Amino acid sequence: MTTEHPTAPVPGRTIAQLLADGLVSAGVEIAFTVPGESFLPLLDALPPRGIRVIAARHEGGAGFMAEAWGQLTGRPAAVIVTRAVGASNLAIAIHTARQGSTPLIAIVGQVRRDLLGREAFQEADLVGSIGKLAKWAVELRDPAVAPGAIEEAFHRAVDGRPGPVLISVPEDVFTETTPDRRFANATRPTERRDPEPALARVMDILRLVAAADRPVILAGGGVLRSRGTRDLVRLAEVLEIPVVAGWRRGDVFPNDHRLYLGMAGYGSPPAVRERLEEADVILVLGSRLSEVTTFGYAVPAPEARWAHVDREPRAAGSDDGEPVISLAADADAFLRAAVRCLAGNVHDKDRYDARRDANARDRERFVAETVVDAEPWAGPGVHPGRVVAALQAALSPTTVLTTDAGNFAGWVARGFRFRRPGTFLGPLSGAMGYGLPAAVAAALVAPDRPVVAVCGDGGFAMTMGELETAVRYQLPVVAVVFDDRRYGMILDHQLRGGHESVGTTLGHVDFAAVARACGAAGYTVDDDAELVPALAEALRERGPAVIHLKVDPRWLSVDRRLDAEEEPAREAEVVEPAPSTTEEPDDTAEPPPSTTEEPDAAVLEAEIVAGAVLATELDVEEAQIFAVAAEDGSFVEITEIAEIVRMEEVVELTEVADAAEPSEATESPEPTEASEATDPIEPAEPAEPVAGEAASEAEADATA
Ligand SMILES: Cc1ncc(C[n+]2csc(CCOP(=O)(O)OP(=O)(O)O)c2C)c(N)n1
Ligand SMILES: [Mg+2]
Repeated sequence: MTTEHPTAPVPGRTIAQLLADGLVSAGVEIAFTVPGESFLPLLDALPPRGIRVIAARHEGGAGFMAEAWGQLTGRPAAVIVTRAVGASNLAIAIHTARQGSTPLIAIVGQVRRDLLGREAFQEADLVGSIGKLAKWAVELRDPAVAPGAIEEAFHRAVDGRPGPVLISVPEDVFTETTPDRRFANATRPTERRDPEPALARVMDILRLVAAADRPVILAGGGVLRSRGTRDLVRLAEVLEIPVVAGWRRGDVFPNDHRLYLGMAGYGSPPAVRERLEEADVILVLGSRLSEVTTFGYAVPAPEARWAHVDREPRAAGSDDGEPVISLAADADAFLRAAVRCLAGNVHDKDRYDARRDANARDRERFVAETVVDAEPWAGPGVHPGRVVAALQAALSPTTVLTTDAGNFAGWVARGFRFRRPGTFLGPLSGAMGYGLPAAVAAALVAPDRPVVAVCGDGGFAMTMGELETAVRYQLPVVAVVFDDRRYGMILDHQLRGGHESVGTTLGHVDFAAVARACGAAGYTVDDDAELVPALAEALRERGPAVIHLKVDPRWLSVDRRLDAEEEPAREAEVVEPAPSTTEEPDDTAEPPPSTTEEPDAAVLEAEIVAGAVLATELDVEEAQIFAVAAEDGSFVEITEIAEIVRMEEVVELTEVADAAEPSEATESPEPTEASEATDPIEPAEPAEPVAGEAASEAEADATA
């Protein structure tokens, strides 16, 4: 099927108009941008053609939004940025789209042609630098050849293994004209169904897996992109073959299905790797077999026989690591053919029954190993596994969950069960800062579905400016921030490798207050009891919201809990602010004394009495973890103080302080988050209408 472009192309179009027409023909409905003076004619050309323009707060955020849009819809979004500065910020998203095989069209306004090569203002070799991160890159210096180059770029974004393309356009080229009539009747990528592969090849693969004792299907993003989940479920059931999802492709198969055995890669329970390694036959479907999914290329094991069905499969061969069958096909095209081939076929009942029993045992083990909230535990702070359980209970099956990078994500990877395809978005590059912008994009794709971003304190802070973007477009995004006040994953690596804990300690950020400052709702969750009500309210309000979880820092990862003595002392330069009161700031109040200098040991000793007052509110064990207020309102870690005053002395001091009137500096604030959090959200601007029927179409795609 073909589509007519709303405004028929005419001879003599400018390159800006040609690009905009081309974007429409390529199925692009949305362009994310941080505007720059280098591409204003292109911005002019987009809204008249029905392309919605979304302004982000940072090019990295804009790029992640475009990547997430591409993942969810299978169609590219555009991201348009300016010269070397915008392109540099965008680089992380281009890399992420490359690793995730996500179609994306990046357009960068370049300096004028007469300035090229002179190290002009914000000039860089975009094709030779950032362009190398993309699947393909081109600079449009010659308007005469621009139409062909644009067509080529758009084609490459979706052809074969999809990916990001970069088009650099010198500023003066946008207004050049071209008589080219291309893009009048291009075919939109999602309206094209790949032809089914030859049935004989499909049968070869089915015979290979049907005759195996311990076969497994490893399913990746290609199944999601081709909307192949339904046929994958049929194939798995008919052949009684279990399914493992590729890393961050956990929604490829319903996780509550008896044949689902988990998601490979970081956060997976031991059963997943073991099951993959002991498989005698693996059908790899729509996966490029990344380092993470294959546990460092350990899977498929050298002795395993495996078939690779992918748009760009590995070549077949008889050497270790090579597939015995290689089939270049879209995952769904293969699956449709496979399901048809299987209908009416006779299966070996004994083998089927044996597999069924083994699969039931494997599933039992998987279920047992993915319980993340069972152990008895009483705080302080929030237990990450219980957060996952609370999310599971609160979120509807169609909720889109996006994730950032970090150790907190291991809990979600291990414990959360996705029930529908198109409900999980994560950066295959492991890029921090992805979660919130991806959630913004998901809410734009499907405004009626709840969207929850799970983030660490480190990653969230990288792109939290996009909260204002969510507010501006009135998007129902809830960000859940696991705050352990550190770059936890890197600390994990440091401790495992016998390194010092250098550079991994972070200070306090009041993320709920940040949310409110951006016009979103903010909730602070200090313990498990507060989590469920906060989550329920945030989801009910449907507005942009942040739930700031004070995570118990003893949880280093889903697999490791630190003993008190293992926990590294917080770095001396991390200065703890006074606890946030969540009340409106009093502009007339004296600013607090500067706390940027490292506290002097002698001063600390003198101040410990005041500090100990806060400790009275905690028991001593908690006090070892939490900060203690010093008289000047700054915070110092009890572990540091312990070098000067032993814990018993702190207890004594606590008793002394108990008897005394608490000083102003150490009075604990009245908790007012709950009342503040109910404030209505006031967007800065009304939501923009979605171009045409884009939203409902996209939603249908995303939920297909
Ligand atoms: C953009 C980027 N910079 C650095 C890293 C390396 N890195 C991986 S995880 C991580 C720490 C993440 O911290 P946080 O978001 O707080 O999550 P946590 O591990 O503490 O749960 C870092 C720095 C990365 N993956 N991406
Ligand atoms: Mg952290």
